[in-house]
Amino acid sequence: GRLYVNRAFRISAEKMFELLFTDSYFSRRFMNARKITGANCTSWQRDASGSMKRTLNYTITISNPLVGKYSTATENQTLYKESREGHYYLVDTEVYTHDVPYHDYFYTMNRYCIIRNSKRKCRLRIYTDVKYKKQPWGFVKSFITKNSWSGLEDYFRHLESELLEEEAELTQGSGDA
Ligand code: YK8
Repeated sequence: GRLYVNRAFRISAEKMFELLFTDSYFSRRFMNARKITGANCTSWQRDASGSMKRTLNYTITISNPLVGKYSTATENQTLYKESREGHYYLVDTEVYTHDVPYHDYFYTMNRYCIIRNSKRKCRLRIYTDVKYKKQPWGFVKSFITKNSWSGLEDYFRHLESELLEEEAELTQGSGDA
């Protein structure tokens, strides 16, 4: 896998969770910027193991010329019970892109870790891995992996820069910038 984001923000851990994992203005604006449309999502619900789960469905717009322009996607999110409100949040998201070539072979696993550094600061780490449901031929596998990494890199670089913008807006005028 790869570590795409590993950075401290002048944003509280609680606020970071809210930005990324609730129906926040930030997440809606970011989806618009990525041309992610038709998003609908279930509310967080506790499962038998004590963790919280929710599912998102949406349509993504793809810029890779090898792939059709759109794909529907399903994202299963798990907020692990080891999380501690305001202190530590561990969220895994499994993303299935249903309409891309070889979609029945792979999915993407993203791990978001939000750690409180102080009252108004946190560290965000996002770790990603491409997972295989069945083994494709070697060349197909490297093709899938290569194309996934480039799309993911673009996405998370954009997310990081939008979070930095948000940080600048939030700290503006708070007197501790
Ligand atoms: C989520 C991983 C692969 C996929 C894409 C497909 C290549 C097909 C390979 C062929 C287009 C928002 C990606 C990047 C689409 C976007 C997905 C996003 C960024 C040519 C063999 C969508 C996080 C996420 C996870 C997986 C990403 C797809 O929140 O290359």
